[in-house]
Amino acid sequence: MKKTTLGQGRTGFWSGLSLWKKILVGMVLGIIAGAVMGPDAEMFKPIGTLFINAIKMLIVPLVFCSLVVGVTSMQDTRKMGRIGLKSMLLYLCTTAVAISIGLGLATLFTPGNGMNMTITEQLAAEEAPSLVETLLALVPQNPIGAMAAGNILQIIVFALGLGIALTLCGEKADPAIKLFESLAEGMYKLTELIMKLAPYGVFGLMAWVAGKYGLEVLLPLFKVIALVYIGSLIHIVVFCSGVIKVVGRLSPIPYLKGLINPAIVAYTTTSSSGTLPATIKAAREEMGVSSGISSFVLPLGATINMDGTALYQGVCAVFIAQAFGVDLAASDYILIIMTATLGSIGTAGVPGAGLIMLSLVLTTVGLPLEGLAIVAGIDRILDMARTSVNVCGDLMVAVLLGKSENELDETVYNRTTTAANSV
Ligand code: DAS
Repeated sequence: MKKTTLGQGRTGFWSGLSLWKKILVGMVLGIIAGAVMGPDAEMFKPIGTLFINAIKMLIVPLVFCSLVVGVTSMQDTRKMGRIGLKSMLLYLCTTAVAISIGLGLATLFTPGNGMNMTITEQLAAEEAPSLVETLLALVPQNPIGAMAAGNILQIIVFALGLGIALTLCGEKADPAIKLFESLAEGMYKLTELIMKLAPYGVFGLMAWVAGKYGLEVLLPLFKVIALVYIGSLIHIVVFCSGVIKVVGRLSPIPYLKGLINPAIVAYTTTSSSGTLPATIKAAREEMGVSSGISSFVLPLGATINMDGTALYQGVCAVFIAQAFGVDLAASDYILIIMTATLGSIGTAGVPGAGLIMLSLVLTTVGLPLEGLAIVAGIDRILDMARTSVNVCGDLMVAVLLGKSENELDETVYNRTTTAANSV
């Protein structure tokens, strides 16, 4: 009998697996159970419902605390003044473009059409509000009431306002900021604990889905993967490169060459924050961005700039609406763009964060959270692409700001091109 020292016991097969592999196993076993049991697999649905309810429990406190902390963490943005404002504007604009690409591709190629899934409870908004009503409704008359009602956009607006106010209060607000920081840490930990339920929740829901709708439900998932990857390429190679060329008046080739290493690190780690050292190295050594700009803009970007996550949310929101036969009105598209753009400020640069934030977008437009479980099984594959895009978007902003602040060494930036030409 092999003696093991206390605390160094061998980890079992299951406990040794990383979360995304467990989710994948849960998805595959759920599909098998559904295929074998047919409609009887509905008996597993309560497991999935429990997981969905736990995710719903997270949304309000997680979004509120992470957004307040996201805004107050930009305290040095105020000190950096012009550069901070420029980077914030660029981040929000590029994120809005990214989600529009995602929405456009999914609307054009309709990955969810024909799935005819039924909503177990009437979640879709009966009457889509007009654009004016939507904009007026952004400001909560009662923030506590907005939290109780789960009105995500009103919660986002209040959290952004409170974050800015606390930042402007200076040192007097430090105790409150510290409180929100520890509450946010608590919510991140609770999210981590609840995500441990994901393999079981995905199993329960996928068994129900596969049992009710048959295995053809899998085909649309391959379309979702294809659309997220195609959208990612469009965003990086067309949009980001185009902005570098037109706005930065620089050749996009050095940018595309310089982003390869950090993009690969981001793709394999699925963590923007974890990729930061590689991102900063590439900005400085490959693209000639000064230390001052790169060490401010890139950590900020890894925290609040999520072009890839927004693009993914655009694709998945439309996919889930199509799967459940919910027609999205123009105002719904506006809501999705606003929620995902503002919500990206509170999305952490860690693996799987985007899946949790997708529930934000779905709740805002009244889409069923059961849709989360359908895409949860392929989340890792999608997270790899969206994290790479997040990092590439951060690098684009760093190059643009370096150029506009005369803190871009163009001899370094163009070195890769001149070296290639001199061969
Ligand atoms: N993995 C996240 C990141 O590190 C992105 C996401 O989950 O959407 O940027």
